[in-house]
Amino acid sequence: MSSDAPGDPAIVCTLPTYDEAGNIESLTRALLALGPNFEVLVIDDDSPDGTWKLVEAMAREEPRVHLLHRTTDRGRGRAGRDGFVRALEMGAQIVVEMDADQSHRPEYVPELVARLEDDPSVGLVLGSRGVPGGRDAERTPLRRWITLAANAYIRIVLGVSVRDCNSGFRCWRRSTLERIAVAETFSPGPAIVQELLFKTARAGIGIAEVPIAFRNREEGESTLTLRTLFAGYTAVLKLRWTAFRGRL
Ligand SMILES: Nc1nc2c(ncn2[C@@H]2O[C@H](COP(=O)(O)OP(=O)(O)OP(=O)(O)O)[C@@H](O)[C@H]2O)c(=O)[nH]1
Ligand SMILES: [Mg+2]
Repeated sequence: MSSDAPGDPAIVCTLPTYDEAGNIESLTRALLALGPNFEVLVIDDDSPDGTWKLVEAMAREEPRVHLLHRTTDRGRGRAGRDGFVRALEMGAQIVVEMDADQSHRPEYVPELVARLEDDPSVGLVLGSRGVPGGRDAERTPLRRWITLAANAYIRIVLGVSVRDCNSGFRCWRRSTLERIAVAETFSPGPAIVQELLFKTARAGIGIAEVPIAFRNREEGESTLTLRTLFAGYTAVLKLRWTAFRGRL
């Protein structure tokens, strides 16, 4: 991959998808419109709604669209890991990670990228609901409360000091992903978000937070259930335990 203007970094936006047929095309188009140095990589776990077919069709027309179609070993974490690895193979200097359900608005991407580019001491930028100017307004009070409680818990258990530990809207410097050995990510599910945050903080890499307004998913089904929530809390404890035993 190459970027057109000299000096523009090669940016790959990675989008894990499961049943996002109603969202993926408009999001992909919005990301491509950000600049010629932007590429989109969709990592789809063989969605029953055929999300991957839509991406395949877009990729035929537009070389900056890429599909990683996974048919085994389904999981948000595994898909995320494979997406990072592929983005690095593609030559990305910066990797933007975001959900494809329109919760993470493409308009914020240039701000996240600029924050990373402006400050060499920062290796990861979070789109954050927890800093002044950030908002979580569209969600139900219960869902917001769950997010707040989860943040407090993660900050205590993992000892990270950022305000939005659950943000999966992030902008990574290539060197950060290499340093935390992203290919060895082990969380099969959504706990990949905390695993990579924890590893980055432990490596002493600078983390910045840029305020974003979180938007509720517009199309498709949420994957959050009580079971996944409980699994998330357990996964964070496991992370702490793994680190305690010197295996992280
Ligand atoms: N490839 C892949 N993507 C997944 C999987 N599960 C979820 N995703 C995607 O990961 C992103 C985040 O999942 P969401 O369903 O939005 O989960 P959430 O943000 O915790 O919950 P809601 O916003 O309430 O839906 C979305 O783009 C999903 O399509 C999976 O098993 N495989
Ligand atoms: Mg979501």
